[in-house]
Parts: sequence; structure tokens; C-alpha cells
Amino acid sequence: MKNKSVGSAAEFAWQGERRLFLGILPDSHNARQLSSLLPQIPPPAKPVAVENLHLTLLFLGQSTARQAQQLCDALSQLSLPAFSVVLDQWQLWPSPAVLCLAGEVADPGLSELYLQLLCCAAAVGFAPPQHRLKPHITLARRSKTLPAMPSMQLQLAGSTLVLFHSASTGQGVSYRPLWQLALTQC
Ligand code: 3AM
Repeated sequence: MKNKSVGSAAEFAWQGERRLFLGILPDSHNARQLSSLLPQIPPPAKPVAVENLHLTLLFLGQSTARQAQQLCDALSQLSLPAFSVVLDQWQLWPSPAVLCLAGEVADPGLSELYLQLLCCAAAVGFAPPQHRLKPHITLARRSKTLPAMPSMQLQLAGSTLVLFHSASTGQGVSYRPLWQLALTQC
């Protein structure tokens, strides 16, 4: 199957820099599963807005439009593998104070995809990540302790790579898809 990218030149026309990351959106079934968990998170943790739920593959940081365009052009030339991942561990990450549903990198497709993302990002000048990939979806911020949460096995299919803009708005952060690329099913 040929890769198909979606995104227009208009998406890459911003002035200055934007905060970007590459990731995956949950499909509608996953989104329903995750949505059912959000009301069960006790305060003071603040559940993430449903429309912001995502799995981060690679945080890129500040980027010009030109640099983002170069990255997307490079990624579009490749046959990037689709992957699956199971998220089934509730974890509290103390330093960012986030509650997440996490899993392990078990699918070789995910390892290969991540390596290709690292290579392309480095080639266009993005700094390397400071931590290894830990697949997770953040469900809440301002989490102080790990709450008792129902057991969950979220089977996530990574079939579309998304470039997100992490935008600060008056209502808080918003993760806006700028560009997408279909991943190749093996
Ligand atoms: O919600 P998650 O963890 O999936 O944690 C931040 C969030 O992902 C992560 O990028 C996503 C969008 O903001 N992030 C923010 N700053 C980061 C940094 N300096 C970072 N990841 C790595 N390094």
C-alpha cells in the first residue's frame, strides 16, 4: 500500500515557532473506552479533555513551519509501519504529576516506526528525546497519588501518524492535528 499524507501548504505557513509532537489519535472505540474512565478520576487530579486524548510517539518541541514541512516531506517518502500496542498499566508520573495508562513496546512495528521518526527528526534538526519511548495515554494532570482505577486493557491500533500542534488557548492546551500520514499495514 502506498503511504498517503494529508495536510496542505496552508498548514505550514505559520510565522515564528510552534510547539509540535508526533503521535496517534485513539479510534472511536478506544476513545469511548477512555472517555468512560475520565469521570472516575478523583480530584484534585484534572481529567484531560476528551478531544485532547492522544498517544505521543515523539515530542519535537518548538518548530518553524519550514522545519515541520521538511519533516513531513521526509516522512512521506518512507513506508512507515503500522503497529499495535496494549495499554494496561495505571501509572502516576510524579514529576509532571500525570496519571496515565501505559504499556510496553512489544510490536516490532512500533520499534521500527519510532527509529524512523527519530532519524527523520534528527535529519531536519530536532533535538533527540531525553527519555526512551514509553507508550502511554495521559488521562489526567495535577495527579498527586495513584487513585484506584478499574482495570483496563486498551488495544490501540496505530494506523495513522499525526503531527500535532500543542496550542495554548484561553481554555487551556489544545492538541490540533496539522498533518497525517497513513501507516503501512504489514
Ligand atoms: O500527554 P503526553 O505525555 O502524551 O508530556 C507532553 C505531552 O505528551 C509531551 O508532549 C505532549 C504534548 O505536550 N511533552 C511536553 N514537553 C516535553 C518535553 N520537553 C514532552 N515530552 C518530552 N519532552
